[in-house]
Amino acid sequence: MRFDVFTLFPGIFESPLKESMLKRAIESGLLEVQLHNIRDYAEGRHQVTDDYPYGGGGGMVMKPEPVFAAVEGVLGTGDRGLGIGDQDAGQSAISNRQSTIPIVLLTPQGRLFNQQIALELAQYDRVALICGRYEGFDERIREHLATDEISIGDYVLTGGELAALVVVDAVIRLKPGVLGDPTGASDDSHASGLLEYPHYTRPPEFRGWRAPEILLSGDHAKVDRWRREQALLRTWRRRPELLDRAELSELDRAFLRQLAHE
Ligand code: 6GU
Repeated sequence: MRFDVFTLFPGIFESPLKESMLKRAIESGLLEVQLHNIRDYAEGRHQVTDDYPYGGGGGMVMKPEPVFAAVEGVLGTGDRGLGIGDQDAGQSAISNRQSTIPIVLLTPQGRLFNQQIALELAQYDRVALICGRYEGFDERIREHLATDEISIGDYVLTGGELAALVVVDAVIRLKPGVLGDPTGASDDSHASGLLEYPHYTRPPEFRGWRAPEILLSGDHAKVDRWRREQALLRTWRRRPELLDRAELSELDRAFLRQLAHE
């Protein structure tokens, strides 16, 4: 899978892509991240990428020309089709022969990133990510270039770069072969709509704290049921709103009824 990242600060991406799983994914050819410096597409001696907002007020706004030039220069201007999560026919994705490439704007006003959106993006072979800086983008970037807008949470970052890294990381680990573990991402917190159960490893006793005996019992059916109940318990305590959307069996529901009763 290829990500084209449009940013004013490509250096931010360097070390995160040179460590651990992302590094390995790149080395094995499962991940490609092309960094494009928006400033390289700005005209004039000073290659200006921001300007004062029309109507006044504080802060600077990212100019449309360098961002359009960068994205269209890299992806081509192609036929424009609809992108994901996009009901607005006025918005567009650049379609490149085989498939549509989502053009995602990272902004605090975007739809809130979650595991479902990571799965959606993992369906594509190629995704473009545009990182904002300053107070925001000229609205025409949003309306006529981007096909999707993503925020990674209800707080404000100095720019979209860290958010883009979050998206790359969460999406790429869903691709087969990226995680060493054959069960892959299927046991993750949020994969099933529940938080993950607690994990233990050796030693069986550490500073007087014992690992649950059931995990050492070798009884796989019992271990599976214990883990499921722990996941339900943890979700019920910490993130009860997740239970409304989780896939629950009748046994799960009975366990939750018992919890509520206690
Ligand atoms: Cl995508 N960008 C910025 N600047 N702040 C954020 C964000 C994105 N997501 C949450 N906060």
